[in-house]
Amino acid sequence: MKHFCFSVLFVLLSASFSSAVPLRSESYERDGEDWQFAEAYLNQFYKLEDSSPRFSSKMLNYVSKSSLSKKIRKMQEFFGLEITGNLDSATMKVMEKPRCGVPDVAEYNHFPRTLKWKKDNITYRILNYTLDISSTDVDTAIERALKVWSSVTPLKFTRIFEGEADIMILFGAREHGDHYPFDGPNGLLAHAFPPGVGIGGDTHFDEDETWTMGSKGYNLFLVAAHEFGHALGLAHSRDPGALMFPTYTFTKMNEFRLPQDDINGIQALYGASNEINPSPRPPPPKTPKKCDPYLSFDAVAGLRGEMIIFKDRFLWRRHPQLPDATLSLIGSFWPTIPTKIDAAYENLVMDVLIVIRGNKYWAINGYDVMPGYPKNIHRFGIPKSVRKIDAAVHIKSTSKTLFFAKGQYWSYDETKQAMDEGYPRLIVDDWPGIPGRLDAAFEQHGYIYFFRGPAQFLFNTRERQVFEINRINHWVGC
Ligand code: TQI
Ligand code: ZN
Ligand code: ZN
Repeated sequence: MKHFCFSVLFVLLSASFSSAVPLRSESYERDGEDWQFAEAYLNQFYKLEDSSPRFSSKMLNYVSKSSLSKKIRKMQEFFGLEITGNLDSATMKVMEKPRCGVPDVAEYNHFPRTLKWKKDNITYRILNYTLDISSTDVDTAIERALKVWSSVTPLKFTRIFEGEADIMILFGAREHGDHYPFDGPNGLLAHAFPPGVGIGGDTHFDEDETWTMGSKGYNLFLVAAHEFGHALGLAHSRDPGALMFPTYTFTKMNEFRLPQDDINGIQALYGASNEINPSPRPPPPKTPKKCDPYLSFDAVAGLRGEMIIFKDRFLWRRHPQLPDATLSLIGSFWPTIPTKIDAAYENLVMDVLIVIRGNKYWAINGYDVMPGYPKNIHRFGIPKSVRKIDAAVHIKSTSKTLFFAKGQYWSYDETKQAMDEGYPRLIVDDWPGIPGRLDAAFEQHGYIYFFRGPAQFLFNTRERQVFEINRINHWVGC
């Protein structure tokens, strides 16, 4: 995906500040803004490691001006300016010059976290509509996207129909009036200006995208919710489960719940909702932590030499030679499979990944879910009474897949495509030391790894005994 050249956006915003206040006025207010702006600039281009993105500008004034001043010196050196370590006017001028240079994708601290609306009542206005969906649908998507944020903060959004609103919303194609043109289909989808006067908070959608209320094209609600995060002062998050993570993963509007990371981010700016009796809701989705001592897995499978570990809406991919595992949303690879998996295995005979949820299974080849799926697990010969598989493991040397459920297991011959005779058998009879209820199973080098809660059981198939019991965290790089 493409990254918008944010620095330009920010410079523009700062220019609109400057028009109201004479540039380089000595007032405290302006000084605070200069520091805030300089922090953002240096953060982006000179990696301000020792300043936490959640510092308020007040704290910044007391705590880290000196570390900021080191970065200023570096920057002055780079631009051939007099090295003072101070935000003098020559330095500010260079900082305020438009420049492009999208930094490391890993460093997503673009907006200073302190840039926020100084009031709780925020107005919005929808200036025009897309041709893709009805205007009622646009109104609904926008309203629901704002509600994502207002329901966890004291913020209130009021729609106005004329005059200047804080958040002016429009659909535009290519150059649409702010010198940050859109780019036709895909690429840039939308952009939002961080809080502030004038263009601050304004949110624009690329009319060349196909906007929808569902899963095709781009879901307007989802993109709008992300953009309003920016319009309220949030930067991108490194949490792959967050709404503010910089990749688009489709989620149904009615199933969407604001993840914990975004709640933490917005509440750091505006505080929690002051509703006295908030309606009871399910807890917000959390991203699994690789070092959580209570971590458990949903399913584990090989995939073309890598290992895939499913956990809630997420999966970890791990290369056998690399110590670390990368965490992504299941939906970012396979948007049409369930976001919670019971069991998975790699069918090496067909070269597909099989994922099982309830009594249904899907076959996946690369990024594609194969047509004709989901199919029913009863096709494997598993009785109808079995509604859920605990774990599945494919044994390379025999081309058999073992399915485990509630203390029993079955052996399916992938070559003959038939269940072996004499199954199910009891786990206790054939797998001494292995719990009857399992989360996941995985084969490697003639060993089978069984997973149950935070424990992993290494089973030696030749000697038919458990070799060792370990915590599972090391599988995901902890
Ligand atoms: N537009 C970018 C965005 O809003 C603009 C941008 C890039 C940006 N880098 C930034 C804004 C850093 C602030 C700070 O993220 S986009 C997504 C997502 C885009 C991308 O068109 O690339 C969404 C817009 F997250 F899916 F990738 C909306 Cl939801
Ligand atoms: Zn724009
Ligand atoms: Zn974004």
